[in-house]
Amino acid sequence: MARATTNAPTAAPTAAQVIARGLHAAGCRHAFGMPGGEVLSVMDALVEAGIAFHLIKHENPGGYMAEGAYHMTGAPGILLATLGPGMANAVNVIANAEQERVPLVYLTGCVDPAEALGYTHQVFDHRAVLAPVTKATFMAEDGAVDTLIGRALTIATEGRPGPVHIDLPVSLATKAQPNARAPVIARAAPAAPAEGPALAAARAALARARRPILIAGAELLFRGTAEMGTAEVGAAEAVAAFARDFTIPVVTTYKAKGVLPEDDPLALGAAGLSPRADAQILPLIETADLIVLAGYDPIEMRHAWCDPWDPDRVPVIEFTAAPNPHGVHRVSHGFAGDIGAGLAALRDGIAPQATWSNGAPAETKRALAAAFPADEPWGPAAIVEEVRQALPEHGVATVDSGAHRILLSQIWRCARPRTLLQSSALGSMGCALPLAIGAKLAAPEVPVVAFTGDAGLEMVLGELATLRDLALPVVVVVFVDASLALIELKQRGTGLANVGVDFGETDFAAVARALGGHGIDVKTRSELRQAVEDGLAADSFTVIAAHIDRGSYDGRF
Ligand SMILES: Cc1ncc(C[n+]2csc(CCOP(=O)(O)OP(=O)(O)O)c2C)c(N)n1
Ligand SMILES: [Mg+2]
Repeated sequence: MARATTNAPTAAPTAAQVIARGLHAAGCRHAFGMPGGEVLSVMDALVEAGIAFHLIKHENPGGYMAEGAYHMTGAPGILLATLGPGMANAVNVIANAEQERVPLVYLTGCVDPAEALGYTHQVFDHRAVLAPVTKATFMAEDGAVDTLIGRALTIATEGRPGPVHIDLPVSLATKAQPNARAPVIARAAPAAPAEGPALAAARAALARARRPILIAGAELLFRGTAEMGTAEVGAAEAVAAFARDFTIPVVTTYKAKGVLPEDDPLALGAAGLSPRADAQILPLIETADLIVLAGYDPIEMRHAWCDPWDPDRVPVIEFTAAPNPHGVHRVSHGFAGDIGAGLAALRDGIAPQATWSNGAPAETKRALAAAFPADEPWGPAAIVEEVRQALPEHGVATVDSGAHRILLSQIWRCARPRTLLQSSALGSMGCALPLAIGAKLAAPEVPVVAFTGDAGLEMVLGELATLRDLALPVVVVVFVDASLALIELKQRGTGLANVGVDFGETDFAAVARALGGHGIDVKTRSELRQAVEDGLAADSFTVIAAHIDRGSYDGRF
């Protein structure tokens, strides 16, 4: 149990100050939100505690910014909204944090419970709305605000992280809490597998394996902070070392791209949404004689990954951050806790053997490269390839939902983990731009590019003005096809009439200039390359409108 320390001044802090100081003590330095009269004291307390408050244009993208900052720092994200309409605006991003396993503290104001009995304007039950999409939702209580913030941080970060909501009544926010103590973050160290029959059987399976395969997922990337005593445990590095030492090919989910550098011969790229990739990867898994799941959470995967192997036929050894009651796949032996320690226990005393004498993984890697060619003169794959070449290895890319995301996730090469951010579980549009803003804000030295479809950008266009206000030189690449390409593709594929999927072409470059950034239209590889290089070196944001034909994704994934 870690007790965070604060330099508490002598006067009793208010409830808002107790919450703000607790968040600061946990390592949080950025909060995003839109105030209303009911949360002014909370905003004030955050700033006083040393947490920068960033005004956004819409609460929902504000939550994605908080997530972007979390990926860069490990500190839980903070989103602040006022009651009623403000609170309701962020429901999507709270559901996203729940599905994407993002520790997020959602602070909202509310009218005092006694007043709410006889007052109706903007009043509804915030907690009832958020209950299904949060790990916990609390109403702050006088005298227990210190306990509450400690619990909220504990719940948000333990096991499988997620969002926690705190509703803070207006008059309690400014009420002194004379007995408040520094919050206790009650987090037990994640367990290593215990010696016993399950571990012995798993070790025997590894010793026997000649065609092992490993599937790596998002749980390898969970982060924490030194302040909370939950800094990283190095699970991604443990997976990479295990794969190399035992010559085990690695498939990742979209979120876990880069756990093994994707140019490594053992890296078979990412799976999840593309039937074309599944057609190469699933048959290889069929022929494996051992499947190791490392931090693999199937919430990112489509139907083809439901019950994809039979543990009665092939041993399946699973290491997860927390017990996994999802029922999406079956395993022979499951170990919940410290994934790196789990792999260490698995391999302990086992001598690596030669694997895959038939060369099948190398053949799969070749077939995957052939299935997703990028050597076109111009088009979505050319755009992805050019930007990849312009963005340094440590640069961070974000990508929105749509046809462009599926193609990009298959062909974008990650040399490091956590360098491609997206909403791959909820799969929400409107995430790429704000994720990029949060990442750049929290790690200004890292070059950041956001990829988005045109409809996705139109959903959050106002946040370009946030980029202006924060003076962040993020490069935004928008695939302009005047179409909901992914949905149009499905509509056409099922023989339905063309309805509700096409729209007019926006002059995004002009919009960017109007909002204080740079804007440029590109239609060739060389124009794009130059624009990205200029954008990364610029002092304000750049929107690059990359024009492609409608129907550009036909037959691609
Ligand atoms: C918030 C939200 N609304 C709707 C969807 C369904 N949806 C998924 S992709 C997509 C089309 C996105 O169009 P665009 O941003 O232009 O990207 P493109 O498919 O053209 O690459 C839609 C409507 C979603 N995932 N999220
Ligand atoms: Mg589009």
